[in-house]
Amino acid sequence: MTKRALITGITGQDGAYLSQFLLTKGYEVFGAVRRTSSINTGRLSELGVLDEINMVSMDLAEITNIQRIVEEVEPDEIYNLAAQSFVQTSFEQPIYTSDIDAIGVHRILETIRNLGAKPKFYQASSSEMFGKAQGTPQNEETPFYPRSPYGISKLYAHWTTVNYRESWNLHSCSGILFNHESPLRGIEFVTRKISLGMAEIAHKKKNRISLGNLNAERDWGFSGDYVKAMWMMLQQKNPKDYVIATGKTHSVREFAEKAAQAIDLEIEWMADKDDEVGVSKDTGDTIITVNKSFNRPAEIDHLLGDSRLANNELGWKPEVDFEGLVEMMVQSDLKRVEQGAVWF
Ligand code: NAP
Ligand code: F7E
Repeated sequence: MTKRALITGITGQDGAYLSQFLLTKGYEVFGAVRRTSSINTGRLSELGVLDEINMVSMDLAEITNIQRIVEEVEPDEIYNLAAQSFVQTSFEQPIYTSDIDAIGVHRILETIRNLGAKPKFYQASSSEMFGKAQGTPQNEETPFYPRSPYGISKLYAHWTTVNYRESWNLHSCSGILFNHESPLRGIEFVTRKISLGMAEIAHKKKNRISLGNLNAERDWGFSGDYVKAMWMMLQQKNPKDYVIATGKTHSVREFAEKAAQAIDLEIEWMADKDDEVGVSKDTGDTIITVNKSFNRPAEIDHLLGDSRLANNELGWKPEVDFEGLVEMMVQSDLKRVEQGAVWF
């Protein structure tokens, strides 16, 4: 029988790749979108899957809405990818962030608990929960120490997912995913800000990119690889939580250097007043400036994931490495800028 998946956050980066993946697996895909002034289906169109998805209207803020949709759709699997996912914004909108990212998840789990036939549930947990990391590399045993309202909200959702598994026997699990990026990444995140910025510099649409903390280090993978792990987790007989990461970490500075190389620029870092700038070795033009307004009230300096458990038990491993990811993102943005087709 055809399986039904309900994906919240279908209009986001992971929602697009996951729906594409589940469609290739023969699933009937239902995508939950929230009502906004202009619904953003660009990513689904870009992957060519928009017409194959059954769109339903659902906001994580509204429990009656969640109940009605879940009862109507009768999914076999629910993938909860919806969230206010930008860490910086969570410092400005902490209450909203926790309403969606923490209580929103509780609303879905309560809905499932009250159903007769209970769908399996995947929760999009995050390496932000490790925050000020209490050990390196971080795995399923590493204690959590979140450093933002986003991380705290995700931790609440994470433990709620665990608790509903233990208390009510739900097939619910959390993927603790480290940063994953792609050409479909939102432009507010640093990797896409850099890849798009470099493409615009190459096409002479802008001169420089302004960044915050150049020394922050992240374990960056490819979203297309990570959504497969979500599905693998829900196919396990016994639900469990897994760390998903590449096992390599790089700084924002290194990401910028690699992205510059993709447009044939070599960056040299120089002191400038009380900060530094990234200058083209060839032309002497300033390409990167530092703007402290992008710094966070509490930063996470270093993240590095250990996904050996997922490798051993799920057979999951990433296929795209750091160099491949940067190249893929810059090339995609070069094409978009050339075609005047940058839309998110
Ligand atoms: P994203 O591109 O920001 O997508 C977030 C999605 O959530 C969008 O579709 C958004 O809809 C939707 N959404 C926001 N508020 C909502 C609400 N109140 N009700 C219903 N839907 C709502 O995020 P992503 O990068 O694909 O990440 C997917 C999930 O994984 C998120 O939960 C994120 O926190 C988590 N995560 C991401 C990473 C990563 O590195 N990407 C790592 C770990 C965990 P609109 O289009 O209407 O805004
Ligand atoms: O920042 C630094 C910034 O916003 C990465 C989300 O998907 O991954 C993501 O959260 C680092 C931080 O992602 C700029 O200070 C420097 O240290 O790309 P980001 P994030 O905060 O790591 C986790 C796993 C999630 O779960 C989240 O949903 O880069 N940084 N300069 C900058 N960051 C931004 N955004 N902009 C800058 O100009």
